[in-house]
Amino acid sequence: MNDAAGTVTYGKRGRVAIVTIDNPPLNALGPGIRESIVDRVREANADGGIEAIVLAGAGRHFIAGADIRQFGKARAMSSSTSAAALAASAKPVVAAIDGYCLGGGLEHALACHYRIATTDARLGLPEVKLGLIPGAGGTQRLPRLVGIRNALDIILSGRHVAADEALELGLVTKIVEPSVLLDAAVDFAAGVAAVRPLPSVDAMETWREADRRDPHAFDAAEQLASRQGRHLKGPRYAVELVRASLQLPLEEGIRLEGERFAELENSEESRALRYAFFAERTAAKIPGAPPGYVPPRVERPAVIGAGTMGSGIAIAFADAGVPVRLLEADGEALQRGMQRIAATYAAKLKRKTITQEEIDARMALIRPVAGYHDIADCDAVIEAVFERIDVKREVFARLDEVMNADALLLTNSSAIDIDTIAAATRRPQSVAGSHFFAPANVMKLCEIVKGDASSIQTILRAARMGRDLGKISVVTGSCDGFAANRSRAPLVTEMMLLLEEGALPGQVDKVMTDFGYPMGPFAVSDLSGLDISYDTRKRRAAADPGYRKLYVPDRLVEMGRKGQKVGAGWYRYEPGDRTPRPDPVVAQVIAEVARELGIPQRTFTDDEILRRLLFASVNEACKIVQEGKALRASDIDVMWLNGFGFPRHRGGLLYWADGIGAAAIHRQVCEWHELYGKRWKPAGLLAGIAAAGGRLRDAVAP
Ligand code: T1G
Repeated sequence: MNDAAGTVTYGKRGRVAIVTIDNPPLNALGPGIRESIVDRVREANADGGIEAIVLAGAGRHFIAGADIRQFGKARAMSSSTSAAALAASAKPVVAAIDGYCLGGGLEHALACHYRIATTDARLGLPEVKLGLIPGAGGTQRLPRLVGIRNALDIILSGRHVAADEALELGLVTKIVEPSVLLDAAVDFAAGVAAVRPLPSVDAMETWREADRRDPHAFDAAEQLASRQGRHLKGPRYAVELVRASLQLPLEEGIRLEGERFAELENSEESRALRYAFFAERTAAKIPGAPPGYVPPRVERPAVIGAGTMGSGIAIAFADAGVPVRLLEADGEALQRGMQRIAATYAAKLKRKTITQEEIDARMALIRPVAGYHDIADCDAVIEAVFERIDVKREVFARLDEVMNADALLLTNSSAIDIDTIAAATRRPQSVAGSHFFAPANVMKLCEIVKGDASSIQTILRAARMGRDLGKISVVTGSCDGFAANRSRAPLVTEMMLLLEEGALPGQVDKVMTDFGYPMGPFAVSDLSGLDISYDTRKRRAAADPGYRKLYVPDRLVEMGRKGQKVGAGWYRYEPGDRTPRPDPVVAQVIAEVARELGIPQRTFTDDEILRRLLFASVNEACKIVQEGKALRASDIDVMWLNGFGFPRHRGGLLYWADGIGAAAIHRQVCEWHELYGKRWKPAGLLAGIAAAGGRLRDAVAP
């Protein structure tokens, strides 16, 4: 997005002024825009030849909100001031809304007297996603226009409201086709020029009495706000302000809103969420793209392997409206895969997050096939078969024989070297990793792993495929475990070794959920299955005599305690109940292992547990960036937020680490290196940044 402030032009059509905001690409309310809006509205009100005003955005969008990059900086004028100028206009103002009308954009539209939207308009107040609340009158005007319940839903969810729903809610006055928006808005404005009094939202009482008599209007919102409130104040303030809109005059409510907004704007949580917003967009910037090259969209994908991952990836394509073929040679496995997909949709139907007709439409997009000849005309293949090198090489050799020359040959492998797989083909330039995270139809991260021979076109196209699926694509280099899992592996090692020293799964999980994770790592391990990594650990122990065995998880697997799926793992589970319950058997196994290893037992503070787990990964992340296996440190944060459920209000692993400081972390890593040996060998990048007093999150791979 450009840094130059945009412009607000003043045009006329007959007796209607047209005030147009022009700040590409999304008409964010950047420096000077608010002041110019006020000047143009004043100009129109002083212009004797003008009877009404249209407020429009240049290009395909109305206004995508305040310029997020300006937060935390001094502002000459607040958005609530420029919005108030619209509401105070003596001549009717009609908002002509196309594309995105979000945050301050919607708040300016709410201050207008009428709103006309196109069929593809998307309206919303996404401020809560940035740790904020609407700060330009949204908490006061929206309830007046659409009622308490609808206003709370829109503000607390931050979701986009499509044009037809906006019309139904009364958020917009009329819907038109994009091609006629300005004409329609000008005609409408001319038609209402003489209407008095102006239908100002500020004076609207439609919902007031009904809302005042609705004893349960706030129930759902208060529950949601208290759930989110453990780490974020925004939702709670939003409920307080919407409630105030029922009791206070508009100006009073807007003043209170401004106070709450100012507090949140300067909060650590909002800073971290704004960092995450931009870090995700930075991750999309892939160096080496040929100038002007636009990677073609993947339109005819195939997935090989109908297991958990393969069926999840197929669902991701169907959810994005892309026809996909699911290839599984084993007929029964293919049937099981299709049943798994149907069961996934059935569960969503039960939760009322999808309709039956949507399910039917999506199932129709997934075509089960049995032979390679059935996918020969596909333009991308994502392989999701067993994590065994021989199996993958065989699959890619077959693909090399049958697939079109320009097809992407992608592997969902989570660890096998891309170059090894690519060498099975005569077209290594078309091979790369597209590593989805389980469940593939839910998790936002798609790690695009570049092999030595992968062409930039392959990488760009695979990254676009991820984005077209609604994922966050992050490009990394091929290394043992790939960047994402490799950066998290030390956390897993430390959590297992802490047990041998006296910690218990429940204590570690509570530390991590108190930190903000939705689930603790041991509960996650029970969900995914302790046996998943057991084979990998056995292979590594056989291959590397120096490999540090993890005795406790190995013993639990050998006891048959594979996790939730068998009712016992790190925790025990009552039949039909997924609640993890501490199990004395696990404590006993831990004590036996510690005794056999002769490890003295001790207690741990919560903070020490948190630092043991996260510093180990911070150190590894520095090695990954230093080796060039991640393009930038903020990409590590993007992967942790979107692949591992790292609490978003903490910005990401390295953003959080900067809050402690590289020097303090480096000192601690060196201490643990003395105590625990090479697994804590400090990364050169960590040492360098510590010495320079820099920020970890700014590190760029060499
Ligand atoms: N401020 C600054 N830059 C923005 C921006 C914004 N509001 N929105 C987008 N960009 C940049 C983005 O960084 C990227 O830049 C480019 O525009 C394209 O964005 C007073 C206080 C609208 C759904 O939260 O959700 O108003 O990488 O890649 O995928 O109460 O952008 O090209 O350099 O995301 O099509 C409220 C945030 C602000 C909306 C479009 N508004 N933006 O998605 O494009 S707070 C928001 C988005 C506020 C008021 C409060 C998305 C999008 P670059 P993109 P996209």
